[in-house]
Amino acid sequence: MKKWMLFDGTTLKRLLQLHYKVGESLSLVKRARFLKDPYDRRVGEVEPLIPLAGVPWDWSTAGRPGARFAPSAIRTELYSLTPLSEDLGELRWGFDDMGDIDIVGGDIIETGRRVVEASRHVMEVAMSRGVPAIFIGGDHSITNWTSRPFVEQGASLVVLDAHYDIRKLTEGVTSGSWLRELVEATKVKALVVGVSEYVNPPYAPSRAKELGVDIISRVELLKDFKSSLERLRSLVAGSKVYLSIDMDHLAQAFAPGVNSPTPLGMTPFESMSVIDTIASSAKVVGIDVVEVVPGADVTGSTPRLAAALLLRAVQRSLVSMNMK
Ligand SMILES: [Mn+2]
Repeated sequence: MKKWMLFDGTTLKRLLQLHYKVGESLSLVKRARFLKDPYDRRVGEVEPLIPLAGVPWDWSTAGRPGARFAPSAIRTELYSLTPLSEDLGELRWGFDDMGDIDIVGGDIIETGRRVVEASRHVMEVAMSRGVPAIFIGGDHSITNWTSRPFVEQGASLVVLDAHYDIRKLTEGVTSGSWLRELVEATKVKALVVGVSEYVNPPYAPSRAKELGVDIISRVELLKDFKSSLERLRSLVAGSKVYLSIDMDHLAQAFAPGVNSPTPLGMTPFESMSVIDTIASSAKVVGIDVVEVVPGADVTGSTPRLAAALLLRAVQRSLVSMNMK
């Protein structure tokens, strides 16, 4: 993690002069923690290597806006987690935080251009280091931009989502149409895991079939989890994958802070198994996590769960890539 400077040099000097009497007691801490454990270590302190960029765009939100605040909320949680997991060992490489992509409020054309350009840069850095590239949205429309450079390089797309996101609108923009636009434009091979019919338009299943988008539905996972994971494995095995994690694939009880909540969505444990299956059988080259609306979640559980699943995906991918 980059060293965050809270104040510039002059301000800091003035502050220190103001507080000269407290002198050494004045310390600039990274976060408000009173834990005095010098041997503790957090993800934010691990050697930075995996490039990460925020995409604070939520102008395509038809429901509850506020995903523009997710990059900072998810970062806070991500960097405060412990880099150790009982089955995957210690995270060796941390995040090289490149900051947020400079979006233009309300301007979807210019923002799209900038995000695609920035994503290409992040991808090239990641490729040169042999690690996946990470993006934190933003609403789900950002995936139409962040995934483009990866799709051009032959990556297929795996999406965790309660929604098909293949709408066709008569007017305006929505985060519910990006997958149709992407598939029509690039012919990318796409798979959506965790879809629930009752939160989608009735024409969605037939349109998904027309577009050639594969689906592993929420009900399919529920009925036979083991064979669903086997089908997932066979669909992604050996391929290069861009993984998009829409947090509304989880049940509203676990992820209340999303634009469009899903009452009967997946559990975090099902999600973790799905992520493990993808990251252990495919080569994950890019990962995004989208649709988190921190303001719609008074408990803060959604950004924290988003961070934990992202860390799991990264850690499992590094193990498969022998970058552990
Ligand atoms: Mn969704």
